Amino acid sequence: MNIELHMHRYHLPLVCPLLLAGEELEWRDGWLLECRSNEHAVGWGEIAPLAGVSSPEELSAIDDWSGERLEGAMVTPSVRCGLDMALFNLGDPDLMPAMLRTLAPRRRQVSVNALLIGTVEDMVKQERAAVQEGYRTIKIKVGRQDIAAELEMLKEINNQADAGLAFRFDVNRAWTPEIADRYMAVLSLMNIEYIEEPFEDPRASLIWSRATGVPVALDESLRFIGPERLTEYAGLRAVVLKPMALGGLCRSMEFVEAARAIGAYPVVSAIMESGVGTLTLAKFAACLNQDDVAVGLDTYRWLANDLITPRPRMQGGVIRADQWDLSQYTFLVD
Ligand code: OSB
Ligand code: MG
Repeated sequence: MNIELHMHRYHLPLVCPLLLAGEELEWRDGWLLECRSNEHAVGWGEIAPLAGVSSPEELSAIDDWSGERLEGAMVTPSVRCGLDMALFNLGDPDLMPAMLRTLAPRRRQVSVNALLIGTVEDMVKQERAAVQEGYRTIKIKVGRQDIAAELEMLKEINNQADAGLAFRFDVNRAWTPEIADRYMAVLSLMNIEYIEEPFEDPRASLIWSRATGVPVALDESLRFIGPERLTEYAGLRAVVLKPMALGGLCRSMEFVEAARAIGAYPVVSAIMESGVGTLTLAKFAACLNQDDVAVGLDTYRWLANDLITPRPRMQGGVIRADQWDLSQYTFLVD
């Protein structure tokens, strides 16, 4: 069996400049991987490290490849992810890494969490639009502005929520226990699925969760904890898995198994991948949870263009199985 690899560089505009790691990002840069076997099957993957999430070395390395080969490239987390995705999508069991071979979709669709961004007014508007569209989980970045203003915003957002609407807060480690105390009143009013990364120290986050009963999820800490030491975190509600940052689908499976062992569920999430990466992550997520756990794939909406057409839409706040079959799309690459 022979495999041929073609690399396609991409440079996609965002819908609006995005503040990431203290810098304004206007473009999304990465590579699509086209993996062809001599059986004429094709598997697409994506390599797309992101500033503020991936290491600076990894970001600068993506400029170094020639376009035909990965040769000489560091096997960084995003490279691993691109190769895993291509082999997963190629679908040939003989070529698939062992950890992915037994995966099969357990759901015909996955729900997506609506990610609210921008000013208070923007977020309130986006929430209304998302609920009307059919989204049932709302994710909000918290800990980024004046506390009193933020508390007002959260009340306003909660006031227009119906009873079943679930909220995820992502604090990105910005709280201290004293700050968290100031949020307790509003937290008790809201239907909170979990708080992502409240404190800098993930152990402190877990201890706080046990003390307050507010469920907690980990995201960026996972890279330092590793699947081996995740067993020390019994009591977590969920783990937010970003295969592009963690080192691919196989690596993510190690976290899935460790998470299950402590009773936590995986939430597959994106770092603004294009359609190829986003749909592959949706398919991957459908293989993991039997229950309808919303995926963190709303970052796709921040891309003004895509490399596949017609553009997939998250109609009704879901991604359906018929959408993650990549063979139906026309690829806009050289
Ligand atoms: O902190 O979770 C984050 C996207 C890019 C960089 C960092 C983060 C994110 C997300 C992913 O929020 C979207 C999601 O989890 O819904
Ligand atoms: Mg997060």
